[in-house]
Amino acid sequence: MSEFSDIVYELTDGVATIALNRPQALNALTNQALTELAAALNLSDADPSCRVLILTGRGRGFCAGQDLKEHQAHGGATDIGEHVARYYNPLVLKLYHFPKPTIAMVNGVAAGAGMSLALACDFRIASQAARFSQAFVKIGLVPDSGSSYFLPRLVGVARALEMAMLGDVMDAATALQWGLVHRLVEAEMLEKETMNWARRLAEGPPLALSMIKESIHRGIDHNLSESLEWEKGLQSAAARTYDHQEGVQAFLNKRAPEFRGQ
Ligand code: T3D
Repeated sequence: MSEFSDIVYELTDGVATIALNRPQALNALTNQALTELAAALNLSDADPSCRVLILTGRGRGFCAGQDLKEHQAHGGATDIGEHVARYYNPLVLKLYHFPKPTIAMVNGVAAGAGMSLALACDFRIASQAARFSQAFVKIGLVPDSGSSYFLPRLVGVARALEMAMLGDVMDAATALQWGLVHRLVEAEMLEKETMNWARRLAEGPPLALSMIKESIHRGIDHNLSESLEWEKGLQSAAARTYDHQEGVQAFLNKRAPEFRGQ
């Protein structure tokens, strides 16, 4: 869609792709890019024909985090905490709670808040060229945009501390071994493999997928009794959908279900 300059938004066969599009800066995030990213998320959320969202980067980077040159250009006058609260936090919340499956297609380096964005997605499919860095410490900052929340949950406290306090650039194989990424593929297979995942998810029951995300998210922050209660409510809602009836009928008739999101 042409109204964007720093991202590219495409929707094909129910799969929306947001590609960060500042390859010369490894897709570092300017205010313009952050604003467009937020707008594209709203666009795909509101579009019922979009069933899955892919976030990726153009060129050799996924996203190098905050554009440090833009910061300098502003003479360092911005209160960084305020900047994070204004641009990054709403974006991360939107992505994490996005009511459709989200996949970070990690084509290259994901650093600082760029890594946080990848972690906020439901799935991370990485190419052999992917690298991950909690780069914040290298410039005397601390993890933001959700990294302090996502990272220990994904890799455990010890490894999260190592990444956050050393800021080393981790290769894709180690990221797979640590559980940061779901799949690791050859660079030339990245798009195909990611689209295969996306299409499978796009064929799933949209309302149930949304509720599954909600219940798993709640599950890590609530105790068993609360989770059981929450599951009960969601199951009642899921059981009332057309898609549940369709799923059962399809099973009984030995055919593939056709879910409608109703
Ligand atoms: O304001 C706030 O709200 C604060 C928010 C903070 C959130 C954050 O994200 S803080 C962390 C910011 N990010 C970084 O500190 C990462 C900085 N980049 C790097 O450390 C390295 O570039 C990488 C490890 C990511 C990749 O290294 P490499 O060797 O593959 O690439 P490179 O040569 O360093 O970079 C290529 C180009 O991209 C280069 O431009 P040039 O010299 O060819 O014109 C480089 O300057 C540019 N680039 C990379 N990262 C950024 C960037 N330009 C602006 N901002 C960047 N973050």
